Amino acid sequence: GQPKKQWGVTSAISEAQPGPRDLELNDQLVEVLKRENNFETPEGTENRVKVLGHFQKVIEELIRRVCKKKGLPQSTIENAGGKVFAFGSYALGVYNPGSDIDTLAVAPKHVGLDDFFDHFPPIFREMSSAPDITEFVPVREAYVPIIKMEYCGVSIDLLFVSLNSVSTVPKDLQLTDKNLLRGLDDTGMRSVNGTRVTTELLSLVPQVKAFRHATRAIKLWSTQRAIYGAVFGYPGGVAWAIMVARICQLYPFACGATILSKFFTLMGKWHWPRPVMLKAIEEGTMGLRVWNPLIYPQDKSHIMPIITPAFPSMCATHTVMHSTKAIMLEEFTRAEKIVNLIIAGKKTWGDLFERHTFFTKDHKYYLSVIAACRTKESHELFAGLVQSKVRLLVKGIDDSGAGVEIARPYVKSFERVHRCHTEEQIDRIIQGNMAFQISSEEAAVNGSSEKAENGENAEEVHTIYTTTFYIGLTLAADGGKQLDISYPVSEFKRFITMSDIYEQETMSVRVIHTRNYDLPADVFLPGETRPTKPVKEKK
Ligand code: 3AT
Ligand code: MN
Ligand code: MN
Repeated sequence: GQPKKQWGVTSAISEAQPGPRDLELNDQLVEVLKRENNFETPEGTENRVKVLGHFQKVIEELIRRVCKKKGLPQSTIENAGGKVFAFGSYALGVYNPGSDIDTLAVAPKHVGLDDFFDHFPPIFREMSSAPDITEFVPVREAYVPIIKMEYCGVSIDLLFVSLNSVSTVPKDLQLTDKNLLRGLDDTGMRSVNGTRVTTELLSLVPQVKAFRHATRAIKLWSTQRAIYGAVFGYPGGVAWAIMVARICQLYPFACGATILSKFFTLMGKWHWPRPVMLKAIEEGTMGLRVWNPLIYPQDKSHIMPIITPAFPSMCATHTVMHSTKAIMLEEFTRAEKIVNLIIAGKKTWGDLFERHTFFTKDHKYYLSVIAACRTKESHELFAGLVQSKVRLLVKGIDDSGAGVEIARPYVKSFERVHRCHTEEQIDRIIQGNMAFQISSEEAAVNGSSEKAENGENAEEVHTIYTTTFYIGLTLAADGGKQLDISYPVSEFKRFITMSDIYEQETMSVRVIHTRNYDLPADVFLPGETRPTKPVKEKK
């Protein structure tokens, strides 16, 4: 007969079709996902389709006008075209009501990045109705230049690329052809990457439906367990999706629930640092570097490599560290146990998706990394800088053998606004004192520092903005070593203070020790039990 198709770099583990019990478990899984509000509503999806259609029109108009302005011949203008692609969770079909739409606008060579940033804002405003645009922030100088906005109630990330090798971009253009990369600079290469990865990933999956169900489940699970997000050293959306896709290749006919259960078993016993990949890595050409641990020491240092399928292949998990890997392995084990009980009918999918206990149970000691600033504007920039370095602190602690077994970064930060009157009070705030915190409504009312009308002795009012990151500590069992993290902490501070963004007068970063019973109230969800101070026994 016909030779069976092989998906990926090895043959399948099982080509079994789902049985009745698998389908039953899958139905239950989909039910729980629905209950968790994981699927966008039909109206929401319709709105997204409409939004994408609008962007397509705006881009075509922009390209026409720029070509005209440049005095190009009429035929060139007519054929220039333009195309808007979606990538990220929307394109993978695993988006929920809160997801953004990640988009990439592709233009022919005549329309460059500067043209885009100059002309998109006015043309978009002209072609849209004003109340639909509720946010609009172009970031021209970013590593990946981007316009972030909110339009028709949806967040949009809009990237742009000008293809130097073509003078027309028809609506059926695909970015899969790697010759289209010719002539792109690094920025252009980064901008097209997300779209190319999404397209390739979907084409390497045997059954898209099973992939989508399992990926939704893994996104929910990893978010609930606080192990989602590349900034802090966990896999991001793409990396988790690649792992799921690999399991799909190994069980090409299985349904989502089966993929999910095999996921935890296989990923849990994976021989790291053997890479997870969906196809053989295409060799580097056109002067482009692809992931190769045999050649590049940096690639060799990736301890949990998950490789993107589109040329030039990269490691999507280069931020994973020993501690975050250890945490994930523990979670795989926990999940595998629960799934076995679900299959045995003794637990339900809801148990798998139970929220983590990072603040309520897991640690006695935490580090609070507090980024503080005197103005709202510079605070955002500064908090971003500190956030991008938190994992270096974690890695520093990992590597120092400072009496810490695991340093576990939390995946979200906490933003707070404080108002006080004296420098001494500011000093307490930047060290984590919560006594001066005000609500975000109060913060919105008056702006930053100003003189309050306090009768005769008008007092200075200071508004301080803080963003706090938490790292849960598990101390080494031997107890022989002293807990001393002063070296990694000072290195961490050095990374921050040497940045161009840093201003000593207005910005501060502190790392302080926090006991579980001293954690601020806002890290807990309603209904969670806060750790309490143990009562000392009296003799
Ligand atoms: P959501 O459903 O949106 O939460 P997602 O997988 O779509 O999940 P993102 O929108 O955050 O996640 O990211 C989509 C892709 O965009 C992933 C990555 O290739 C790219 N990306 C994410 N964050 C950034 C960033 N800060 N700068 C540049 N590219 C980014
Ligand atoms: Mn997205
Ligand atoms: Mn996005």
